[in-house]
Amino acid sequence: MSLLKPQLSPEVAAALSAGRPVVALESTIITHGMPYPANLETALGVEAVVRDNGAVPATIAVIDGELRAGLERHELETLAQAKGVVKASGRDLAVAMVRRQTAGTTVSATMLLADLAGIEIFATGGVGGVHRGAEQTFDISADLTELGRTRTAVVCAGVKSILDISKTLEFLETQRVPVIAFGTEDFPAFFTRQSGYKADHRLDSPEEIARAMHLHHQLGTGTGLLIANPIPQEAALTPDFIDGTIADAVREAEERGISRKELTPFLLGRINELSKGESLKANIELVRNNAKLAAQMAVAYAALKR
Ligand code: PSU
Repeated sequence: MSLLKPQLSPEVAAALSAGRPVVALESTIITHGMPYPANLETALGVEAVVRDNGAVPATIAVIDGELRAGLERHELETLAQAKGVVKASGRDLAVAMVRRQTAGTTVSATMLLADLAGIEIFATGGVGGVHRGAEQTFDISADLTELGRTRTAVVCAGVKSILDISKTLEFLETQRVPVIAFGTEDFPAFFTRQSGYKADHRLDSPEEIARAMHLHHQLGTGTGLLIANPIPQEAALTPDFIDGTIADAVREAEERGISRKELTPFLLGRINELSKGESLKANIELVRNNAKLAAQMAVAYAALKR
């Protein structure tokens, strides 16, 4: 059976066929992760960072039932303001296509579509993980199982403490996903540069990470790689400030019975309100920082494959 391919923008198609570096970007961050207009400004800003660092950005989404890689500016503008948009992980894509829905793609769906398009590196803010209390709820993001079966390198700023970080790292180990911290021994916790847990590996340059990716695939592992890039020092929040805010948001979600796919967007929105916008500012900076590293990795990786 032949596999589907997302529809590529002309720019992305040209870059891929010439072997030039391309970086995939997700769209749930636009549709469910940030409020308008910060979501649009961030999406446009992140694309610019990718370009400034020598790669072509390919924002991935489902538009009116069509799988897409590479959106035009007017499409990003529409997506950023659209109401009732679906949040699609990989398993939701087929139904979204049949129902001609517009969907923001999560990390799991974006990894899958990037792989089908032939894009090997993807930048985001945070990946989903094992939620706190998962021993009761079983709430484990499909992002983690996708990392265990799809060969995409995902650059993120670690995992937020809305999640159980220790269990998330355990689950990634079971899924055979290497966790590589950039320039540090510590696994970062999204808003802060340290989580209290070590990453499995440390590499110090985009070139080294690109070589590790190449070898990982040549070994036939079949899994993705998680690259954890700590938030820049000047944008990082202090643990005392953000940990209390996160705990309040988690408690509120429990009291209101919010669960499943609504949980992550609720927590992100509530943390932004409770932190008076500080978390959103940090979020924007770390996504830009990840886009820069991903683009530098893509440049080095394209040179290796030549
Ligand atoms: N974490 C963030 N921002 C986000 C998300 C996670 O800091 O926007 C989004 C990503 O798209 C991720 C998804 O793939 O939430 C995970 O959702 P869930 O926990 O329901 O699997």
